[in-house]
Amino acid sequence: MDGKRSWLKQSFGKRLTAIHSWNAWILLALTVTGIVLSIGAIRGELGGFRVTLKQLHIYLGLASILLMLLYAPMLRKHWRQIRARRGQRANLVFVLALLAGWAASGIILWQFRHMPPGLNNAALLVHDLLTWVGVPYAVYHAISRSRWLKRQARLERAAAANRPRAAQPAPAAEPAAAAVQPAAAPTPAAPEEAAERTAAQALIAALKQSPITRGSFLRLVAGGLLVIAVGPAFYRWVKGAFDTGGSQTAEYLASDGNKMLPPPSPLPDSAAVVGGGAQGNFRIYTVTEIPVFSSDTWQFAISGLVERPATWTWEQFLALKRTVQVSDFHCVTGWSVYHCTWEGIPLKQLLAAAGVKPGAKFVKFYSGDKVYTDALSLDQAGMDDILVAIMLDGKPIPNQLGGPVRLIVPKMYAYKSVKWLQAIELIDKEHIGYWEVRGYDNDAWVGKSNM
Ligand SMILES: Nc1nc2c(c(=O)[nH]1)N[C@H]1C(S)=C(S)[C@@H](COP(=O)(O)O)O[C@H]1N2
Ligand SMILES: [Mo]
Repeated sequence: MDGKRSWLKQSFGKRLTAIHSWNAWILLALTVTGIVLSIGAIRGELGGFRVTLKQLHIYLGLASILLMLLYAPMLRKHWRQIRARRGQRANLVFVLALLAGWAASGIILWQFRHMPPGLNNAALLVHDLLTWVGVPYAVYHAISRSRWLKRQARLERAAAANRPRAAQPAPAAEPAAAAVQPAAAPTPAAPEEAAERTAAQALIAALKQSPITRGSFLRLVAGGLLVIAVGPAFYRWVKGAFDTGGSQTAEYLASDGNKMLPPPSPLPDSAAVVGGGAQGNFRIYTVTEIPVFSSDTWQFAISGLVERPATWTWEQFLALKRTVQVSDFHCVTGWSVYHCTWEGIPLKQLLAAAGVKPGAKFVKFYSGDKVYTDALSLDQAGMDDILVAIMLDGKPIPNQLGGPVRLIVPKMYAYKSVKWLQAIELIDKEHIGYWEVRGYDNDAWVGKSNM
């Protein structure tokens, strides 16, 4: 109560300044946490801290929304106050639109469990796009409005005001405009000549004055540097985000580090890509260096509480009966890839062939990266659409996307879809997977409310 009264007691200008600087700090913190969260390559280094960081990012986002609510009743007056300043009005509209867009998409991503995956995907796209545009803009805004640059501009004006002083005894308020206007004759002695001289001097002074002031030059440099720094990465992001043809997957395939010979030959449904081709792009997630495999050394095993433990070489593995299945792939962070045509061995079939012993209750999956694991209950593992996949859209799975063999659990978030799968173990005690240990929900069902 007290805090509220003292907040309202402050002058309008003071409150505006306070909101402005809080907004700047919160935005900075949101940017840092958001960027760190979005880097797929450092997921392993972050570990469980990732979940804490995401929570922090959400709290900061809520604080930013709170700040907007605090500002809302002041908007009308503020708008009138800056009526004469078009630049400031444009800035205000732009910043408010950015904040509103970030907030709306952020709330959807925060509440992803209660949203259809398609909406999450769109929200992530908007959130990312606003960040690509908004953060460089905020940096530019901070530089161009910095005290240092304002001081430069002041010095500039002072210098300009001094320059034509020889011709004009009275310093003008608008030096640039005054300089081009021939001033009144200063000396009564030789009026004709003096007037000529003044006019000529004024012209020279005007010519001396560069149209590019130091301030605007520095702003230009700052803007240019920002475009150079962010432009290429932004271009790559746009290309990936708006490419629905899966051209990135083709690039991963072209640079596949795996040497698996012979290559698998696709079943007819797979060769025809019955799903029509994956829509969207995978983000490459790993908690280790991306491993590479060769058919010379690669092996696959099933063991634990089974009647017939087994290992396969690549050639033997390729001889197992496969099926084709079309499904969507959803990451818990919001992105999805739709209509993937996967080909592989149904998990159910592998389990049946191995003969699950009565004591077995869970199925544990081991990645060839030697770090990542996950598990399903025996019940869950019986789902028909779980695939030990070796092909995507009629092509081998490249190593960046978890090839030669990865698990696909379509009904669950993709952290269950272990990349570089090399072993399956039947166990009697629950195993908590890599991300679940670090705070991810053990209940990974897509689109199922956990409330
Ligand atoms: N071995 C391994 N498997 C993994 C992961 C990982 O980091 N390592 N990440 C999981 C998560 S969170 C997702 S969203 C998908 C990402 O698959 P992609 O890198 O092919 O897009 O893989 C899953 N399987
Ligand atoms: Mo994920």
